[in-house]
Amino acid sequence: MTRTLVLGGTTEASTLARALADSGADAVFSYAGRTAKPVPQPLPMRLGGFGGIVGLRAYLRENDISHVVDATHPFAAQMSRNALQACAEAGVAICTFERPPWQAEAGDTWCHVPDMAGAVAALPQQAARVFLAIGKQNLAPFAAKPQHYYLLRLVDAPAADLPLPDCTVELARGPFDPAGDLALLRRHRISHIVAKNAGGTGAVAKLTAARALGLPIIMIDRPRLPARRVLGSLAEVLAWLSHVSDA
Ligand code: 3Y8
Ligand code: NAP
Repeated sequence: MTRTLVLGGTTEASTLARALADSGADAVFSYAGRTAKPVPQPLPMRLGGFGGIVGLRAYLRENDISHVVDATHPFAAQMSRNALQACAEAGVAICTFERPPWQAEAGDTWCHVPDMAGAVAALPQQAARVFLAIGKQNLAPFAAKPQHYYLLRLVDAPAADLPLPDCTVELARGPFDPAGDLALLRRHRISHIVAKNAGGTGAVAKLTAARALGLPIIMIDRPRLPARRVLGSLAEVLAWLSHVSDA
């Protein structure tokens, strides 16, 4: 009997949830509870962390989960590591549903950096106007360069003061479109963009808009993760779910 846990939070997770619901699959959708009002899903949902590897392993056992699809974000590295370990210990089948990284196109000016510290180092000393399109969980390192004007796009209004003296917050939940992002870059006279290499369609608009304006991109590469089964399309995930017998 197949019972699937979808670790969600991305566009891919939402398309998988829709397909599983339409097929009447026995599945549950999991959010971290990072945002105030996450988009509802057509599957039973659970919100919040599991309590680390131990908590996730217990959840798998107590809920008779036979398959896990990690459809979290490429930068949700902790969740992905925990899921791999918990599934290995519990003998539960797991695959990752992940979009390929974005690639620079002819004429793009990208500076690849390995992490947030690398992104800070790549910013100029001379005061610039930076679209920091990385959300709100990793802002602290950028306080090392307070001379810049920072544009932040967040899902929810920040609860605490931000560590950046000269910054503006735009509240918006993607997916985003190129025309809207072009207007945003112009309105704030942006000179540099910092982005995570999320891949996919939900956040790519800023790259398209930057190309039109010839703006440089500081692109943060994905964190490294252990070897795992990565599937790049909904069809492959559905095939895996129907062919992989209960572990
Ligand atoms: C809580 C669920 C769907 C999923 C939509 C995708 C696309 C729109 C683009 C920019 C970049 C950023 C951020 C972003 C995008 C999609 C996808 C994606 C980037 C929601 C969601 C949750 C989150 C969490 C949130 C993070 C933040 C990151 C904003 C829902 C809307 C910057 C990542 O306030 C916070 O604490 C926000 C935290 C993790 C990164 C960060 O570190 O701050 N996503 N985003 C999920 C949960 O609770 O489990 O609220 O409805 C989902 C989506 N956000 O179904 O259509 O698939 O990537 N999300 C990044 O890519 O750099 C915005 O502005 O251009
Ligand atoms: P993370 O740093 O990898 O995970 C930190 C902890 O949050 C995990 O150990 C787990 O807590 C909990 N968690 C994360 N995702 C969860 C999920 N889907 N269901 C239940 N618990 C979850 O995660 P993150 O980068 O903050 O991402 C959080 C959520 O936002 C994920 O759903 C992700 O898909 C989504 N998202 C993230 C980004 C991004 O840039 N990071 C972008 C778009 C969407 P316990 O240890 O207690 O189990």
